Amino acid sequence: MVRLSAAALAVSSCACVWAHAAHGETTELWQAKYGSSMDLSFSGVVTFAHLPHHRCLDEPDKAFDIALLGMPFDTSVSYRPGARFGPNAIRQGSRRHAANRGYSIPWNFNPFQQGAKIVDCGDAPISPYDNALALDQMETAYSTLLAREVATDFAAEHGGIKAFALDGKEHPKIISLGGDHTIALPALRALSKVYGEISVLHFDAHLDTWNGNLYNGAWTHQSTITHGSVFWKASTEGLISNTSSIHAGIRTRLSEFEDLTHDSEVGFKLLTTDDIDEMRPSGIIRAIKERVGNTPVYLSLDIDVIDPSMAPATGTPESGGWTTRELKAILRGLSSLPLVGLDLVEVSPAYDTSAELTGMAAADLVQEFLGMLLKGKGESGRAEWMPAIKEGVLYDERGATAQDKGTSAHDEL
Ligand SMILES: [Mn+2]
Repeated sequence: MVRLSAAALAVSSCACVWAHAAHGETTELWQAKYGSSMDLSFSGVVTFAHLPHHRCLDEPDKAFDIALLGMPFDTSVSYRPGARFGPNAIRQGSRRHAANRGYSIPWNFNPFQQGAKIVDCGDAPISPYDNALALDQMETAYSTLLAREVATDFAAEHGGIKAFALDGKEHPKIISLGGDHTIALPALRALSKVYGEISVLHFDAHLDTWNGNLYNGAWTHQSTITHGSVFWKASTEGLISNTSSIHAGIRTRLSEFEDLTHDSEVGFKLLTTDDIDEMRPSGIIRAIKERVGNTPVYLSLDIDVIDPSMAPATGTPESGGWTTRELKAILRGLSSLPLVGLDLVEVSPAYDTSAELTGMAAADLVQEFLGMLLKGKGESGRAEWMPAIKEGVLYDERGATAQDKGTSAHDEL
């Protein structure tokens, strides 16, 4: 009988993930005949990029460096609901991502193989009936995970952010998967207890700094907290900096010019979608870095910053947005920022195409988040990112050409 080895099966063109490492010989039929079972890109229980799933809130002994945490909350939107299904749409969109197919040409590395422990914590259980309760549940979940010990020395060895923490300790990084944009408020409430005042780097078609008291239908305190007032609310609570926060990609219609002066009073500088025509991605990157300086940064990415032709599945789409390529280039240029938390929000898959365009775009952007969190932190003077191939020339991880090293296998491209 021919025994197919694990290696032979892994050599397919799909993303394959070993569910269990092979441990010695076994007498069981499957293992004897085919070796370990594995996920193919289209199979397996769905987690982000086939990462291990932990019920992190129930398992205090499970340490990690980076956690994906779903926040399936969508009961404070102003237009189309449905973002409660966003976390799983992003996971579905990530099925062709995997640790053994994670190598990225533009980053010239594989974020899953840098030594940091990355897990999918599933979703925080959130009430769909009581927003005050849901906000508390989200903040409690975030604080619980933020207080956990980091799993490895990765951050310590790669320029961690403990210098910004009030307790001087290294804390795990949480990537929240929304959910509507309101999920940023409980995250900022939890983060401010650890880091104090935080700068917000906000990619969005909309300001999300509107005074919640001025909304139609804002008759109670709770109803002033919406996905369009989230950063105004965070500002009134003193959670975020009013001198180093910035929006990028804004293009929505406003009520009046005073929306802009109010936004400025809340504490944001503003780059419009159209600014990219003159500034190019490199100018957008420079302006963002200049604004946030050396402060702890919360990166909040509303998928509606992307043009709806590329990411239609969102609650309040606006035409004329950035391309996914442009946004990826901007994110890569910001990897040196001291990021204390990140989110990707407003994916509402009921409005997606059957090709799952939005879920896949969102998953790709989360992969860029991992690149930002893991690439060479703390190396002063280094480039933010260096591609493996540029203008036809192949580079190794240190930026030297393969030809310089006498490698000939792939240098004619
Ligand atoms: Mn938003």
